[in-house]
Amino acid sequence: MRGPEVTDTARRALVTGVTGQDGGHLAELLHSKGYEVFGLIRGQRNARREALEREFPFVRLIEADLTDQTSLIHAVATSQPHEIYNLGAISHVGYSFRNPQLTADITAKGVLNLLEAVRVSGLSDSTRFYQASTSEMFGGLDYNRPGAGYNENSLFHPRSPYGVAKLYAHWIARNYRESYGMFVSTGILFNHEGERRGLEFVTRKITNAVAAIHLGLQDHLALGDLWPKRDWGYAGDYVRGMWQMLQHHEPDDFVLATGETHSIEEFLTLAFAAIGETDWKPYVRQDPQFRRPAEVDILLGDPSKAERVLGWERTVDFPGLVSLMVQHDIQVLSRHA
Ligand code: NAP
Ligand code: F7E
Repeated sequence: MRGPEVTDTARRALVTGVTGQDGGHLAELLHSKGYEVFGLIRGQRNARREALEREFPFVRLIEADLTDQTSLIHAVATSQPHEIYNLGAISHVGYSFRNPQLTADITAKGVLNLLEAVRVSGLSDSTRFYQASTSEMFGGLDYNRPGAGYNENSLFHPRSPYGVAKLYAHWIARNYRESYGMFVSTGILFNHEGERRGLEFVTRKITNAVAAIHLGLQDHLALGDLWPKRDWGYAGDYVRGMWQMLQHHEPDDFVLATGETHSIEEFLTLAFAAIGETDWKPYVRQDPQFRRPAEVDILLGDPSKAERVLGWERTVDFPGLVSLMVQHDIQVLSRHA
C-alpha cells in the first residue's frame, strides 16, 4: 500500500472526510494558505473520487478508512501531518437511527483509531488534531437550554445515535489532550450549510427543490417536521474557524455558531421568496418517513468565546445563506434543464 511521498517545504495537513461538504471547503482553504493537503478516501471505488480529483487536483489522496486502524497508521506515516482535521463521520442524524452500530464504529470509535494511529506513529508531540464535534451533543431540551445559547460549558443530552457517538468522540479527544498532552482541539459546530451541502440535509433538499420547481422540473417537495429550529451558518466561515483553532497557542474547545435560530418554515419562506413565490405551502407535503424517533427541537449557539479568543467572525447571514444556496442550485440545474 504505497501513498504519495511528502515534501519538506510546506506545512502538511491530513483531512479525513475530504469528500464531504466541510472537507471541500477546508481543502480549498488549506491549499490557498500553501499547505500540502492529504485527504483520506475510503472504499475500493468511491463514487466521489472522480469529482474530488477534478475539483481539487492538489489533494493527495490516501486510501484509508476510519474503521481500519492499519490503514490509518499508514495514512499518518505517509503524510507526516503537522495538522489533522478529523471530519470523517456518519453525519446524517436520520441515517444514524437506522444504522446505529455503523455510526458508533465510524463516528465514535473511528476517532479513537485515528488518535491511536498518531500515538503509535510517534507524532503525538508534533501533530495538532482537530475533532469535529457538534451541537447535536446538546439535544435542545428545555431543562438544559440556556437563554443566550449553548456554550462550551453547557450540559450535554444527545438525542440520536449520531449525537451519542459524537459525544464519545468529543470526550475521547479531550481525554487524549489531558492524558498524553496532545494538541487536540474540538470545534462544537452548529449547523453550517452552503453550495456543497449534501442533498440529504434539509437546507439543500429545500434549495435544490425550489430551484427545480422554478425551472419546471419538479412540482412539490416532501419533508418531515417543519417546526424544529436550527442555528444555521455558512460552511466556508466555519472551516476558517477550524483552522484558527489549530493556530491558537493552546488546544481548547470552541463553539462556532451564529447566535440566531430559525425554523424550517422560515427557511422555506426565504427560499421560495428567492424565486418570487410568497407562499410555499402549495408546494410542500409532509411525509412521516422524514420524522425522527427523537427530535432536537431547537438549537442556538453562543460563539462569543471563539470571537473573543480566536477573532473568528462570520461573513454570511441567514438570508444571505438561503439566497446563495438557491441561486447556486438554479445555476446548476439550468445546465441540465
Ligand atoms: P459530510 O458531508 O456528511 O461528510 C462526511 C465525510 O465522512 C465524507 O467525506 C465521508 O466519506 C466520510 N466518511 C464516512 N465514513 C467514513 C469512514 N468509515 N472512513 C473515512 N471517512 C468516512 O459531513 P460534513 O457536513 O462535511 O461534516 C464534517 C464533519 O463535521 C462531520 O464529522 C460532521 O459530523 C461534523 N459536523 C457537521 C456539521 C454540519 O452542520 N455540517 C455540524 C457539526 C459537526 P465518503 O465520501 O467515503 O462517504
Ligand atoms: O435536519 C428536519 C430534521 O438533517 C435539520 C448534520 O450536519 O447538523 C446536521 O444535523 C432539521 C431536523 O440536519 C426533513 O428533523 C424536516 O430537525 O438538515 P438536517 P441536523 O439533523 O440538524 C448537525 C449540527 C450535525 O452535526 C449533523 O452532522 O430538519 N427535517 N424534514 C428534515 N431533515 C432532513 N434531513 N430531511 C427532511 O426531509
